Amino acid sequence: MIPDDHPRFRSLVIRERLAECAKKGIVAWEGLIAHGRGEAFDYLIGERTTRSALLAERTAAALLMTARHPVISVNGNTAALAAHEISELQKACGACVEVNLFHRTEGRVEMIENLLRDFGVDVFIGEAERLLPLSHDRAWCRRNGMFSADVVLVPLEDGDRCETLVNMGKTVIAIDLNPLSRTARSATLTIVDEVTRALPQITHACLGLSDSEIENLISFIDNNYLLSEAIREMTARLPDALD
Ligand code: PTJ
Repeated sequence: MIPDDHPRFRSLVIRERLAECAKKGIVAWEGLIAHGRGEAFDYLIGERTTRSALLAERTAAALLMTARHPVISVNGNTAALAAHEISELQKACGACVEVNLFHRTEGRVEMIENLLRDFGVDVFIGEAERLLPLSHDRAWCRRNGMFSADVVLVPLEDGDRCETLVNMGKTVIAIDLNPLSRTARSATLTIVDEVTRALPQITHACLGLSDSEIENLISFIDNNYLLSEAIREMTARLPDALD
């Protein structure tokens, strides 16, 4: 029982949710470690959406809205934390939602797809094949899904698939609290924000951006600028951290 007046209530509820989902097999045990790393970076940005993250979220919306075939890739952590937010984003931008796992078993794929469906997501299914040039199981995807996508949103990723998708000519949007990660550095656009804050901001922007705003956002994409701003925003807070 987590008391609702606990100062870290939200964070503890999220941990509890992830632990429950890990026991069921939806979240990989390694996903708990990944979450801890994310939490540490979230502390550094002050557990809020920074200015640079908001710019990245609006730009992500612009990319999704103008994509020919946008795909949202979902892993165990993202499904456990943000199935509702994925469903809302899918409604706003019409993207395919496809499950793609690092610690892949058919059982986990099925559980995650069912969880997403419970939250109203229209899950892209069909026969998965080893289509991406990767030696691990993230290579498995669907020919008419991620393989044919022009824009792929990858929340909480490990770097080499992101790099591979970029090398295949795709526009990759990463959500990663660590601005130093390989994923963050190799994506076309990185959102340095917590996934449950980032997805609603993207959805909100999808519903509100004008055509000229979309055009402007896309013409000024500069991932190095976004990452250096994220690092600057983190370090700028540190001198005042104990005040
Ligand atoms: O479900 P699977 O089998 O596909 O496995 C998923 C994990 C997350 C275990 C796998 O992709 C993995 O090992 O990821 P990494 O390499 O640990 O990378 C995860 C990244 O996401 C790290 O850079 C974290 O800082 C970041 N991260 C963790 N939690 C969040 C986050 N970013 C945004 N929001 C979070 N809640």
